[in-house]
Amino acid sequence: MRFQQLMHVRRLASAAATTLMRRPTTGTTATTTMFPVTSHIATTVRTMAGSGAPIPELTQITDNVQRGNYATLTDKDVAHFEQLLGKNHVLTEDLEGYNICFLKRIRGNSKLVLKPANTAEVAAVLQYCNERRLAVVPQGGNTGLVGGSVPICDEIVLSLARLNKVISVDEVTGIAVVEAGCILENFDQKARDVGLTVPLDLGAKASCHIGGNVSTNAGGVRVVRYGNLHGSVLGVEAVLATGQVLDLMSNFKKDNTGYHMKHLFIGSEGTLGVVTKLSMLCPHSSRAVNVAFIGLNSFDDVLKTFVSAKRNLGEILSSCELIDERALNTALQQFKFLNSPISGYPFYMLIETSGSNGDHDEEKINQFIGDGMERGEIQDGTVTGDPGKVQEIWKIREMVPLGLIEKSFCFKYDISLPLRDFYNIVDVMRERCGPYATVVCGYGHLGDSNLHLNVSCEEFNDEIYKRVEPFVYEYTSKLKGSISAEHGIGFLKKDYLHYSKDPVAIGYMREMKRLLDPNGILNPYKVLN
Ligand code: FAD
Ligand code: 2HG
Ligand code: ZN
Repeated sequence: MRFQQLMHVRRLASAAATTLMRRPTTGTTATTTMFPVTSHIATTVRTMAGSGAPIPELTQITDNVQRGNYATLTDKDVAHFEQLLGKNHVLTEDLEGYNICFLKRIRGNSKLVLKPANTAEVAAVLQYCNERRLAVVPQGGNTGLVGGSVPICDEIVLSLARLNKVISVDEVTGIAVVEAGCILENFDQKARDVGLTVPLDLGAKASCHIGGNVSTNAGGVRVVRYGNLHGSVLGVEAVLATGQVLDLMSNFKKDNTGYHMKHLFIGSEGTLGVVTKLSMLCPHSSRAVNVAFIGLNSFDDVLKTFVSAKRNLGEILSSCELIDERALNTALQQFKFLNSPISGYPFYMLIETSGSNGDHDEEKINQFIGDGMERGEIQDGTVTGDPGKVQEIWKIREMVPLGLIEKSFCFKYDISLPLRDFYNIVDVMRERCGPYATVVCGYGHLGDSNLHLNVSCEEFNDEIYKRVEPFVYEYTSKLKGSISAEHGIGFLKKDYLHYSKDPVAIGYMREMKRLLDPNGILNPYKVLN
């Protein structure tokens, strides 16, 4: 019986043809093509252009931000930095790209960008800034979505872009040591050269830095398999606001020597120190990768399919993503090069398996799909192990967040919610926004209970803003969810932190900030209000 079902699930064997699975009709033989080692790492978004929204007003003015008690940059300061880093690495002109966030929501007015080449230079810059009380914002790839990576007033931008070396990748231990400014995709390529992979993958991989990823504790599409960066990062080197270098590097998985201070820098968004180097445990890259892109009729079917994926794909499940029809359709409308193999369903799931035995994995995913179709939970879809097709399907998912900002303004929320209540907020929000919003949609990392709720509109306006916030945070808080599942707090959510964090914990966060950055020069106006 089971074998019979499997026979109906045709596999994509070549990049030229897209094979659709329909509810079983005739007996089509399943192919058992062996596919080469594959990845979907080659990216869609080589240069992240950012939002198509107009350039915003200065945030200090629009948000009425009281500038902190910091010194004002002088020519003497600039001359000092030029001597320290070399003139070419001290920028005073054309700073727009460093001042405006990816979403074009936040715009600072920095007059200086510094590009140190190594840890010693980062330390010298910070020591000087601390003595002079000049505020600094660390910046990686500037792909952050909460306004954390750009100045709010006139903070100096400290770009990590020149600390871009992969120092070592050890095939035997699986441990890689990398500088913070290395672009995630480049790091992953180096790991792949020796048969390993970076256990983190996200749509911004062609621009974001590994140091930015660590500083935001970035999630992405692999958390369901490899866990988050608190587990994968074995050690960090961070420069404190005073210029002191804190060496927390470790080349071992197991190291219980007192407090695990590295965790302070994972997800602290540049407010406690500047990450300059890190070591990461990289798993072996999988020999067989399969992706299923399936259409479903209800969120209830989505949940049943997720449970079935965990139960039946178990150890080879490497991603479980959800896209609703509005999110998908917006991406398809904006980017004509995208090809969706199926259409007409309210929900889509992208399920990936990664394993070491092609035949075994293929059989498992086909059986999982066949069973889901038989039960009426999965309506239609594609399964492929062809590297080109795998990549094409991932491209659809990766372009979804960009589709929503391509030609409009978008409020983006990144929340953890209990799975049973996961999608309700999308309908509730659509109702609340009414005609003010052009698209209200939900997608995200279903496997990690992480919903991306996006509300897009022609342009930012107060009416829609009031309808969306703080409602979304109150709603999330009532369900004991998290107001930031993966993007962080940055500037945009700092007034809402209390919806997810206990006041005692916030008090200790303030204490920690005071201890490590007594003059408050590191990324002010962020995380804590
Ligand atoms: P930046 O944006 O430059 O900085 C982010 C924060 O980290 C800032 O507060 C900054 O001050 C601080 N920072 C940066 N580098 C350092 C450093 N070396 N030391 C100390 N502080 C530092 N995020 C996810 O979690 N999951 C996703 O799936 C995901 N997908 C995305 C898809 C797209 C298309 C886009 C545009 C963004 C996505 N993001 C995602 C958000 C973003 O890419 C991540 O937050 C990423 O980790 C930011 O890295 P970055 O190098 O661009 O950091
Ligand atoms: C993703 O998962 C990112 O694609 C971005 O975290 C989500 O833009 C968003 O809302
Ligand atoms: Zn995400």
